[in-house]
Amino acid sequence: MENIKIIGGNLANMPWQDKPEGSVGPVWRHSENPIVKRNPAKGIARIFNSAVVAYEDRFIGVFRAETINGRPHLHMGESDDALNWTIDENRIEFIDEEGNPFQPRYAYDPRVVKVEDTFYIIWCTDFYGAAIGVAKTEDFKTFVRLENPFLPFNRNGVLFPRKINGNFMMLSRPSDSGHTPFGDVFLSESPDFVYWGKHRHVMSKGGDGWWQAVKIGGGPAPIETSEGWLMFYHGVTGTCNGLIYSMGAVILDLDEPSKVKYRSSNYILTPEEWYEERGFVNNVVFPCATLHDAQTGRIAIYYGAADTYVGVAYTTVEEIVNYIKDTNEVVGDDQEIGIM
Ligand code: BMA
Repeated sequence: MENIKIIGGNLANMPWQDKPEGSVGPVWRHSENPIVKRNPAKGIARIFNSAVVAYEDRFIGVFRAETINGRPHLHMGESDDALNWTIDENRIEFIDEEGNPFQPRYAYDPRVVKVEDTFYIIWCTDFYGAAIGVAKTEDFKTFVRLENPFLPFNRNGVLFPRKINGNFMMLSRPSDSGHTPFGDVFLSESPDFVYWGKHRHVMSKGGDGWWQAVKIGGGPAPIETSEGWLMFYHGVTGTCNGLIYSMGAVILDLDEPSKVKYRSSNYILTPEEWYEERGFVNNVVFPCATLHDAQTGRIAIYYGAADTYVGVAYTTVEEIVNYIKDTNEVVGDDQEIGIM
């Protein structure tokens, strides 16, 4: 078997469980899931679709918290082991670049990505409709909200963890105003995090299988590997009882990430456990973050379950990359640069 490696830092204290005997598929669940349960802090009914990062010698979470009036906001949490969390009952207070309060009216599905010495938070915000909101912090004490990078309607903003060819790179999923079609992933780049352009098509929904037929959306920040950028994402199918969200995996070209190198034709995780099948919205698995260790190749994937809980699943870079290559299916013109 080839020696496939994560390119990046080590994280020996990340959560980990070995693959259980008899486990099918390239990804296995943490045995104590869900790690965040209902009513996890005063005034918060549910936490799901959330971001986790290593910071100093512990872990920080930026959580999508559905407050008890039903509106989502971002709340910070801290943990020594990235499994047991203390969640702040007060939402994150954002300021603008002049230091004035600049609160989003709502905020959901955050990703947190470190580029150089800055942590960027990307979420779905209200900008006359659902759009991408961004903020930055260096210390998780002061959060500076920046101008919205893209026009509405758009969701699932995912930043790459380093500049590529000198520019920041962000995936997003433009859409219409509802939870309906127009569900492909695009890439935009920026020299300064203010002006975004050189938009490219990355991946289409669809393919031979049905699990990602309705729409797809980027997940955690892509992981740099010796084979390309490894990205987990969500794919959605429609049924007579509504939408079902599963997790997929793709490898993008390192220098031109609008080009797909390999993409698994199968989902790698789909709602099967009670906490994924049953909740505020049934049958949702929605990945937003990973922790990973270059030394061992271990990856922990954090995902929202049934719009109610946070789950963790594990894989290794060798196992998942080989699985993607073995089940590769080119969809549409994914392997093109995507400029039309
Ligand atoms: C999407 C987003 C996600 C949510 C999913 C399933 O459109 O709103 O936050 O998990 O629907 O409800």
